[in-house]
Amino acid sequence: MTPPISRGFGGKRRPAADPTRVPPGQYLTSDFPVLSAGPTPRTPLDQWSFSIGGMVETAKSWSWDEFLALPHATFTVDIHCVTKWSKLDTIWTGVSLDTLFEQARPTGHYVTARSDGGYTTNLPLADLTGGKAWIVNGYDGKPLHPEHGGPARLLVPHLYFWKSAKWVRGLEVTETDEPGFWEQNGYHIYGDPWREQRYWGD
Ligand SMILES: Nc1nc2c(c(=O)[nH]1)N[C@H]1C(S)=C(S)[C@@H](COP(=O)(O)O)O[C@H]1N2
Ligand SMILES: [Mo]
Repeated sequence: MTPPISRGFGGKRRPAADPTRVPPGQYLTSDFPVLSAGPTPRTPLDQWSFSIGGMVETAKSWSWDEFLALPHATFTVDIHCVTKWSKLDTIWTGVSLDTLFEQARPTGHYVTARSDGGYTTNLPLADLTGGKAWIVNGYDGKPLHPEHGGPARLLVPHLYFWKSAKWVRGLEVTETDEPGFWEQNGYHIYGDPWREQRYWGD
């Protein structure tokens, strides 16, 4: 009996992705996978606050209502997960970190984001300023779903998606780069998808 024609290793071919939109080693997905290291926390909105502290001129904290009163923007970006899926043209609504830092005025040069549930991730301050990062509370015209980080998450689309801390509650400005949860467990300290900075040593 003749064996079936081989389709090659890897089975079904994926359509070639536009290399100007999709970083090396990534494939496109149209669904929105959920990746969480623990259970989804559910902090009631009347107990929720978002704070910026550490090396800042003025430590700041916003209640949910105060956060909602800040200027919001809706924008479209591409996201890239280190597990190799990328999703193009995702639509988010939130507050630019420039707006928040304007009030707190950082003096240090790195940031640790902290979330309900204990997740942390570290970034250079420069990656959170200049219109590149937001605290988002809306996705696709609806309130951000709890599984995807609602009521609010950090969104830093130019870095791998693990840097976009879900259920974010605060930023601590530091003088040195302090590895966060995944960064202590083998993920790259910076995480640029265009340079495939997935793991230590990449
Ligand atoms: N608080 C928190 N934020 C998190 C994570 C997490 O486990 N906890 N996972 C990260 C990882 S590895 C990815 S890929 C994205 C996944 O976001 P999504 O579940 O909305 O797709 O969230 C990031 N932010
Ligand atoms: Mo991830």
